[in-house]
Amino acid sequence: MSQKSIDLYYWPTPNGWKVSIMLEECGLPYTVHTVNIGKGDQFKPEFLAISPNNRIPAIVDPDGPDGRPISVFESGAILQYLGRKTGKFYPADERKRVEVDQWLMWQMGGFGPMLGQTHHFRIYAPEKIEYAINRYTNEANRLYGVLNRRLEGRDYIAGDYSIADMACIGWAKAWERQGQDIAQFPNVKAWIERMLARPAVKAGLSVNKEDRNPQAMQDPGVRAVLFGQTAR
Ligand SMILES: N[C@@H](CCC(=O)N[C@@H](CS)C(=O)NCC(=O)O)C(=O)O
Repeated sequence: MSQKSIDLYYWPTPNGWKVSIMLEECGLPYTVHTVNIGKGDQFKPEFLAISPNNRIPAIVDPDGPDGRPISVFESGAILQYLGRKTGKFYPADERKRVEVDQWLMWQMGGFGPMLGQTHHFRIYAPEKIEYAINRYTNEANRLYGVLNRRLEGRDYIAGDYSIADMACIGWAKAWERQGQDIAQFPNVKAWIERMLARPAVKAGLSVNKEDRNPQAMQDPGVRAVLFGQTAR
């Protein structure tokens, strides 16, 4: 039976790219549903029904494990799901899988959130708070150091090319915005170049790229949606 198109709820950001890259790498058919997070689409009830944390990305796979549709939110869970579903880029061997899982969780719990805060305080915050800028720029620097050591003598982060690499690339390619000097991390630099040379990575990073607008973050309406969130 041929695979039905997977619905991808998406905006072109580092977390969204993880999934567009994986779908491209696996050659799975998918339909992009644009969730404009600057306009507040992430709060629409139909999106919250599949992504209760009001964050992209999310997917709905009409061919779920039991033949019924399944929805998945959280980029790491989506990558693992697609890896299990296809048997690609997520090894079944337990020892190898643990290797991938550790680095995927390292990205989900550290490399992504800390670099996100680095972007926030360096670029988006209305005041330049030295303490916050230093704290997150230093933490980003520490994390790049960890990744650089990990990539010593390795082409990819967790054994063969895997979902761990896909999770990291969208964040790492923005090192300049995080106040880093990539020359300090030659193994990361080489890995970024290796990653960006892959056709599926290029294709994944290009999905809806016309929607990326760095100026949008200066728009008071966009800032109110993204930076003024409290419990609802
Ligand atoms: N841990 C989540 C984080 C997702 C996330 O932060 N998504 C951002 C875009 S990169 C978002 O949807 N922001 C919308 C908002 O802040 O309301 C994941 O990895 O899926």
